[in-house]
Amino acid sequence: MTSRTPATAREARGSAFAGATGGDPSGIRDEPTRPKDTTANGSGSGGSVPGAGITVTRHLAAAERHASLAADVRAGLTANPRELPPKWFYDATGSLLFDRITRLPEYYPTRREHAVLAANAARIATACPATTLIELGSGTSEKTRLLLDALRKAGVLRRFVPFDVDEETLLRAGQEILRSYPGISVHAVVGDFERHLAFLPGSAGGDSESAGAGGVAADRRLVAFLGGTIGNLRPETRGTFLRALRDQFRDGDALLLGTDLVKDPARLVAAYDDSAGVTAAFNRNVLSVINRELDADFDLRGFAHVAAWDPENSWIEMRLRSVREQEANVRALGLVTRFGADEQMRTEISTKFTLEGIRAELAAAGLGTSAQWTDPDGDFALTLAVPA
Ligand code: AVJ
Repeated sequence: MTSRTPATAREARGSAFAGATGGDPSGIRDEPTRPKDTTANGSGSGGSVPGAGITVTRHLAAAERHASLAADVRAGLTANPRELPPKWFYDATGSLLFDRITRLPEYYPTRREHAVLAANAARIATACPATTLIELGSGTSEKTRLLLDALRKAGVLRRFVPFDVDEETLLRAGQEILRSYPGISVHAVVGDFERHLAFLPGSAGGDSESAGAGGVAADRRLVAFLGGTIGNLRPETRGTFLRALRDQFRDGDALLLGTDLVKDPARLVAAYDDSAGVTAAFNRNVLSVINRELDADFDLRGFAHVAAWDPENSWIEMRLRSVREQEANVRALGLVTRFGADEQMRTEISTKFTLEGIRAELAAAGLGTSAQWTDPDGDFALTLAVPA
């Protein structure tokens, strides 16, 4: 995708090209050449037209994505100890590897969450009969369908908004949804939920389609943040994130939060260090992303996968351990970085919560818990929260 503008966000409307592109087999309409709202909120005229294809809002066009990766990698490789943020795992390969992780015998969270969701989707849809389902960090989620089905039965669902850093994954997932849910529009948002949350479709800062100006009935949004991904954020960042979300909620909007729960450390570690080595490949994939996107020369075989439980912080840490003394040259950054033998670099934290702890964090951000469910074994929780 070429960008002729320094836009922080550009919007492409389904309606703009309907007709003009005729037989676009992708079903994706976008409008790469029309510069839009380059500063404030990327909203432009906003909105989407049911059945016209996928509307795409890019807060992270290729150039911004690259700059953001470069800044993270520079900061992370020059820090002591070194650390890389987990969001860069998810290029097309990383998303596929994560998909394989979700099917591993050791990785229980996805199956447990699926079970809680299947058992309670109807209750969730009744409690929040949303017109718009927004899914943060949506990846290639199958759980989305449970929610979409329940919301459709509840009657008023109009729009699905997947929000993710990886455009390819988003569009693939969006197309599948578009195909199996005729009549529901898909508005994909390419962005980083730590930075672009203020611009969710349907909010005052996001778009005006359903803000009432056009006489459209009020938009009610259910924001699903599933999988336990909020656990990738540190406590302070979680607070900021939840507060930002709460700040743009209107009455009727709700958050559905999926969180993994504290349990036997042996099970936790096994879930992040599977015997087939898929998680190890997923962990090392961040180095291939850096090699490709920042012209670096990390030797993936020079790094071993480490998963460790940190009881103090109540999180699993993934690290990459340099198996020997070595250097890597990150040419795009003009940075040569040296690793000592056995030196470890953190690549992910995955926090495990308690039910009370979740409610307290939500309350601190101005969100009241209206319901909380777990699977029968108490492994994983779903919490439904609304503005307090
Ligand atoms: C997708 C962030 C929820 O933290 O469990 C899986 C990612 N990392 N195995 C998690 C992950 C290692 C996963 N989340």
